[in-house]
Amino acid sequence: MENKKYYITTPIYYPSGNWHVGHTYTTVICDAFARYHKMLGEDVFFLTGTDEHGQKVEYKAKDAGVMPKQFVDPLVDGLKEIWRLLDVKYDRFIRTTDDDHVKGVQKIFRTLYEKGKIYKSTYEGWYCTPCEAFWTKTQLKDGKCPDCGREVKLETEESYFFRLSEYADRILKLYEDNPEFLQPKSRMNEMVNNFLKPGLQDLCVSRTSVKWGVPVDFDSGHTVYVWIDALSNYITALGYGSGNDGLFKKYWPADLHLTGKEIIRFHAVIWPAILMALDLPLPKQVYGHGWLLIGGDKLSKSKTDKVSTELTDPKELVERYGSDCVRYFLLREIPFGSDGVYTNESLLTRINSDLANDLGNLVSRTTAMINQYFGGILPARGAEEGPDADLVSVACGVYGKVGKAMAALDAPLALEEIFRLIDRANKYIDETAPWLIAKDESKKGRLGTVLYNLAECIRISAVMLKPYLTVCPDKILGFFGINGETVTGFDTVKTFGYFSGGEKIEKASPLFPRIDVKKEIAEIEKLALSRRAAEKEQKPCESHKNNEVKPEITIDDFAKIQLKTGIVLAAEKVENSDKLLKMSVRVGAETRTIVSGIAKYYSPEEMVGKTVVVVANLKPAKLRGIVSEGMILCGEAADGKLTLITTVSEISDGATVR
Ligand code: ME8
Repeated sequence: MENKKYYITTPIYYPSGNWHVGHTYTTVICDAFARYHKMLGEDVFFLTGTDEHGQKVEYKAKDAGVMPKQFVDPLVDGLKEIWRLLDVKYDRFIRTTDDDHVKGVQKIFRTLYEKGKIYKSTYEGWYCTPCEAFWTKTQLKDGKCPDCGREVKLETEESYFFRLSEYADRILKLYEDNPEFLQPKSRMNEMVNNFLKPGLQDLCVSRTSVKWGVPVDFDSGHTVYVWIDALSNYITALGYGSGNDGLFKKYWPADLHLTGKEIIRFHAVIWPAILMALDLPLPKQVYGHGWLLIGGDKLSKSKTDKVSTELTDPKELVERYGSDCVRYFLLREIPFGSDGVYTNESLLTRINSDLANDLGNLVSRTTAMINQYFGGILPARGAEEGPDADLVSVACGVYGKVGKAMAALDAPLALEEIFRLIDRANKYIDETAPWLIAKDESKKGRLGTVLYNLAECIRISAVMLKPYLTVCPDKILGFFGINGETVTGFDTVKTFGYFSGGEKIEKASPLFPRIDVKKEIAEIEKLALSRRAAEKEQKPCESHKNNEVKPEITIDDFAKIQLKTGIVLAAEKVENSDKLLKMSVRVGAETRTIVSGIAKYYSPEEMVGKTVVVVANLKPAKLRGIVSEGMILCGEAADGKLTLITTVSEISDGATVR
């Protein structure tokens, strides 16, 4: 009999390079699902990749003075490295710059055109470059991009349009007939009420102003607009549109597109419409998961680096705690479908409580007792008594419960079920108190049974954990004489009694060392602050760079900034820094310490006596261990040279600048 197939996808990632732990969420979850289904014996295909085209990359590459492909290559490598570190095992990593993808997209575009699903017209819309999205005026929020809140530009150009407006009813019917199609339920309500019921508008699917993308092969000058390019990856990755579509025939339709909630509109409305237009089967399910938040906002590296001291770099997290800890946190901490706050404290607490305490202790106590009381040879199992029956029933129930949770796409619940067994086994140790039984030689048989039962619970837990954690389950199985690599399925967890007794059991080495949370957090904070200081030192007046045009602000916005004149009373170079000066600046009644990155342009002697403009209500920040209580304003020339802003006639310090 042919195996059941399972095709699962992540969205393809923008090659931003600013990868943070939030980015790893979708893919680690997909990896766990892929591993789980493989262990069920299914024929799994797990796809991930990168979404490399579009104006943003074109601009950035231009800024960097390289071709777009050259610009994205190292970023893509960086992402692959993160997946390697996190033990993410995909079957294909598709890049939208791959030849077969480009050809596939061209074929899709042409087919849609020939079928009359795409037509040429003129587009006028509000375009958000960072989000690569056009918005209608009514969709804008306070005149800005409703997704990211940034400035949008009115753009007009000749474009091809996809007849999306024709599909609202069919998609509503799809949802009605398949209530499981879009999950969680709340996302479906959002799509129905915000997009489908008000009626869909035709979708702009080509640009003439963007060059970095898939060229429309029958109309030179047009580039396929990003979403047709990006979404098609789910089928081009399987060879659709190429001469070699064996994988497509085998795996399509996808069983699950897992995506973040912000791109559900594209996956649950636009993508099904494109597939309907192509007369192709629809994916079976789309799931829009929630976000990892920092301080109430979607985690983003640039924000984090500026406002928080949380460590969010996936590479560093894996380096510090190991891939299993990061994977465990991502899979366990946040109720699936909801947003969840990310803090280092919550990560460390999870590691300590679940992995080091519950799992680690169970394994170390059990293997230590088998070694202490039975010389490292697993005793045979005797008659059942006391709490045994309950323990065995929990152990035998895990497979089914995890199955139920996974069928509902609830990985946190699946882990909770496995840890219920781990908790039950720990409780069993307390209930049976093997160290007391050991005192009575006549109860050696009972002691053996207790330890046998514990060994079985650990074995079952370790096998069940394999889809989620990739290092420790095999390590645990290794202590019990089982080569984890040979355990490729769940066959051995459905019944209790796999061990025959007599197996050699190794005394476990610690699986997860307990972390001193307070100390660790203090260290992380120190690291973040010193990095921020070093960065500031490198780019002293970052905000003045590039003649960047900032969004308009109101007089009330400006009034939030308190500018005052100050007089520099003393100045000295900051030790070990060729950029920073530490100054005492009198601002009216108070004297402040201010650290400024102007040492290259002004000597301490030059600064003393100068009248400067101080941002007086700036939150103090530590630079090289010195708390700087404000900032001094400078002008930055195109070559980066700084010139102090001062006054043309004398004014007392502490005067308001406005
Ligand atoms: O959207 N919490 O790519 P992307 C949870 N190229 N998940 C997060 C997250 C956070 N803080 N930040 C990012 C794109 N993600 C498009 C997709 S698919 C045809 C095109 C998740 O790099 C995000 O939700 O912005 C998404 O699932 C993935 O990272 C890639 O996001």
